[in-house]
Amino acid sequence: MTQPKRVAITGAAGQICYSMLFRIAAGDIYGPNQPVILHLLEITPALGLLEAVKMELDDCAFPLLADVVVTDDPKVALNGVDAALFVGAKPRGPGMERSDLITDNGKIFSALGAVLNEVGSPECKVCVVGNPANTNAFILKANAPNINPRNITALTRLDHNRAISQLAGKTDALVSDINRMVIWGNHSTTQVPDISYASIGDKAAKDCVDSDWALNDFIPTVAKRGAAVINARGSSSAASAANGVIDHMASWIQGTPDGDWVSMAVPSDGSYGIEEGLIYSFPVTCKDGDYTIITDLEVSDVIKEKMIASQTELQDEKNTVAHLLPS
Ligand code: NAX
Repeated sequence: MTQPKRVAITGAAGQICYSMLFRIAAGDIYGPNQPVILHLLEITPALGLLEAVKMELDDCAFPLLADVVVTDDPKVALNGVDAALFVGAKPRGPGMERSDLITDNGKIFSALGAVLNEVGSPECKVCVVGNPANTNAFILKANAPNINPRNITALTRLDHNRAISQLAGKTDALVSDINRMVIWGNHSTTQVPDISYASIGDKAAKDCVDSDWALNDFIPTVAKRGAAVINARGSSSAASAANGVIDHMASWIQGTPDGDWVSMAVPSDGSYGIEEGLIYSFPVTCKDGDYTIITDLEVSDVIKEKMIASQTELQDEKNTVAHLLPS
């Protein structure tokens, strides 16, 4: 039998995970021939609820689900796992921006980073979802020097998918006809959804919409979509966030199709002048379980200005959490 892949998931009794665990168990990240073992982490008071989630996982009799570990001990959850999805954190409520969460949630990521450093596999693939996701990933990376820093990423695939959907709606196109969307920067309202390189079938997206819409309607609509969902349902995006995590991991592990790319927040290598090491969203292609930042796009002045503003926000967040970064 193929050796199962172990996937740790924090915040496993929460909303996002309730939409995500069943899909991972069905093979949506590693594909239809790869068994998985789920390592589910929760805080102690939520363990009862997590046991109930495990009951439902058992009741699905997923052929690919080799085992489920339920624990409140991060050392057990993160021990030797192939992938770790850091979802557990306080979500945004109505009227809150992600940055409001920075102080409370940052502490979770310094502590879990230290544990991952101790018990994690050096090539563990990390996706941080809990907000502020980019800066939490930055904190985790700083506290886990034994883990390959390239493998510490944060989720902007939900934003990428939102952007594709908005463009498809505007142009009456199928989402499957849209390629090469980009989200630059932070998973926040400073993010820069960019259609400059996107295509719709055989046409350039920028020839299908007017530039005023692309700058003044599309960008804020995508960037504020999370808040719009909160206003509409009273709690933050869950099923779509879960879908974004699945897409992020599946692309990373199984690769991106020829001629397309995806957006991932990854440690900057200095491309486009972005400060090295910041967890910044770039367009990437994926192959053989690794990603490559697309480095040669020509960026317009107006997009560049917005990219720098998002970098500045990440630099400010980094300064705010300086006490959580080992020197
Ligand atoms: P829930 O409150 O439903 O679930 C969070 C779970 O995390 C809870 O069950 C809680 O007990 C657990 N938890 C808290 N601290 C923990 C710790 N130290 N170790 C393990 N588990 C812990 O929130 P949910 O809606 O699932 O959202 C989770 C996070 O995702 C929030 O921070 C939210 O803001 C963030 N999001 C990120 C998105 C992104 O695109 N990056 C989009 C959706 C979402 O807003």
